[in-house]
Amino acid sequence: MRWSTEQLKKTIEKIIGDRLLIIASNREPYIHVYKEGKIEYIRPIGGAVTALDPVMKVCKGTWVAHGSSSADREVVDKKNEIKVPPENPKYTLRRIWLTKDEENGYYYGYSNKALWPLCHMAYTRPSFDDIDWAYYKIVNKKFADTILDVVKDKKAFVWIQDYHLMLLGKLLKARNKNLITAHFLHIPWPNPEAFRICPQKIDLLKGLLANDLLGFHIRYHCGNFMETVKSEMEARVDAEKTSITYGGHETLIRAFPISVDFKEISESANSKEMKGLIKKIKEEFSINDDVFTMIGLDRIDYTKGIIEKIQAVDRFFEKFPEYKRKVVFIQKGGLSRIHISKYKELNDTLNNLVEEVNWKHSTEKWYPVHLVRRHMSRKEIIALYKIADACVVSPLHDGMNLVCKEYVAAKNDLSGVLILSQFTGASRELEDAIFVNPYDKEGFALAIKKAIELPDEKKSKRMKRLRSVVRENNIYKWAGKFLEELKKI
Ligand code: GDG
Repeated sequence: MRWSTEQLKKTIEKIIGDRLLIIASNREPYIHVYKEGKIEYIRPIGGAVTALDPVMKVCKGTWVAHGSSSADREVVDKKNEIKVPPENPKYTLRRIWLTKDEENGYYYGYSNKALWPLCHMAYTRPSFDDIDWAYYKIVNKKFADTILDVVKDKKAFVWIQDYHLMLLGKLLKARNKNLITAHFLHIPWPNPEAFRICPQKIDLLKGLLANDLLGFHIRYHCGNFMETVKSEMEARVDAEKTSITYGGHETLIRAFPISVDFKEISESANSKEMKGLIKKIKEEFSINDDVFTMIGLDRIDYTKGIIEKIQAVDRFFEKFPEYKRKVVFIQKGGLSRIHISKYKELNDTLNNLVEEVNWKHSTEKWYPVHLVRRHMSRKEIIALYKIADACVVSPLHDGMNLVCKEYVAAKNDLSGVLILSQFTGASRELEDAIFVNPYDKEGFALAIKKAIELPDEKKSKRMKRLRSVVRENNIYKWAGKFLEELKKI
């Protein structure tokens, strides 16, 4: 059976029935900003939102999230709610307001200075601060209060997203036993050795084990989580059922590899306006048909291996100078978490590195790396995928990674090669990529050469297989399988 919007609708009707569906996440699916005195809305960058918005459009229900943008307060009603998508409303967005201190401690602090590096193990030291932890607890409670207010006495199912809200399941269950709660973690779960340094580890584990269902992208992360619980707590870990019983309550632990809306991306890549967009982007970067174009698209984050990618491009041109003027690399990078010093430093390092590499290899009219800072719309991103002869996705560690799946979905002419880090969750499915270890500069440079020189026929065979994997394991399957699992609860 191929999962589609229709299939998901049927599953939702069968499983959710008359229950209210609530999604809780830090990030909102739509943000409102002031632009030249007028209010506009945009869809923020980020994997979880890209994946869940199509699901919510089908599920209806309420999405509870932190209202973080300049004009967010202007457009909500008395209950802090707004119907979204604004041009064609399908579900409710309920906004939670945080003070500067709360945002600083809970989001920039505990979530992104402690949990993010702790779980990604990308050699950036986590920092655990008591004040950040206090705000993390306060904000998790704020989410619980809001959700309970939305639920009132209705039957509801709460689907919690990610590492910002690890305490939420427990807080909700303590006050409403009838709720069914499930939590999906979009980031990797580390091995017990890495996790044991966390001073708040027991509270976090208890928070997660209050849920009825706990989802990770891949089985490897489920295994790491079960091993972590085994070594930290007195709980019954059942390897056969892949469940954990703690304090008399059973939590199912399951893998659900997240994906993209294959059909939507593929259709958009075929749409009439693509031709014009492709022409415009090619002009912007002076790409003619003789140039082999590689692209990268990442939030600027140290886990995404952007520095390592540029260093590999540098090594490639050192080793194979005959490719100068024939190959360009376009890296689109959205600024992210810029209030954290590590991210500021990374941004500066990236600017310096690109300048240095371009200076070293450039010729009169050509330079190898284009770092794109301007905003690109979703359609432009798809046009970029269409142009790209290769897409280079090289995180040091990534829960899944959606960029590689989007690239594959956009390549309906079967052109293009995917270069993929072996440390992404996606590498478990996308076996026809050319794999790289981003820490191995020499190997990475050789992989770039291999991708360029791969005969067209082989490229299209690989792309065909990649496309059939993403078409089959699409976003609707991810959501459908997750919801189906609830039947067992
Ligand atoms: C987390 C996990 C997991 C990126 N830069 C720009 C831009 N994007 C869009 C891409 C894609 C999304 O953002 C990024 O998705 P990822 O999966 O790569 O990354 P994270 O944000 O780290 O997400 C990750 C994901 O959750 C889902 O579970 O896969 O492992 O870390 O859709 O297209 N879009 C635009 N400009 C950019 O500069 N317009």
